Amino acid sequence: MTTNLTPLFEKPTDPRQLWTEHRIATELNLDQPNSVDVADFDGDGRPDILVAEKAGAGRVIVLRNEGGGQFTPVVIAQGRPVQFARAVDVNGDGRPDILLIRADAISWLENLAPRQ
Ligand SMILES: [Ca+2]
Ligand SMILES: [Ca+2]
Repeated sequence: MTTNLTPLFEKPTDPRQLWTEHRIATELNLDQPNSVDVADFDGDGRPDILVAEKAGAGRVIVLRNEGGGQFTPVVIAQGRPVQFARAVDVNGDGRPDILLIRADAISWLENLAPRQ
């Protein structure tokens, strides 16, 4: 599913003007989204977007950057609300993992994507 989530802003040439908003993914129905972070999770050279939900299904979603302003949302975990999520290479293998803080635990999701 390629979709249009979080607005991105384009810096104007005239710094006195407001930035142009580009929406990416508007149909995910996010429930209290938080912890937006950016990392190249699949190693294709394009920055992907991480977002997590503080309520509802507690989804952890990576929006794979397909290029050309197109993103594909991939739910990589769900079931418990996430207070905070961040992209960080926890095990030092060169691939960004995801660090999560939930009410009952601090944990991390290992990125097992094949290197490109
Ligand atoms: Ca990528
Ligand atoms: Ca890693």
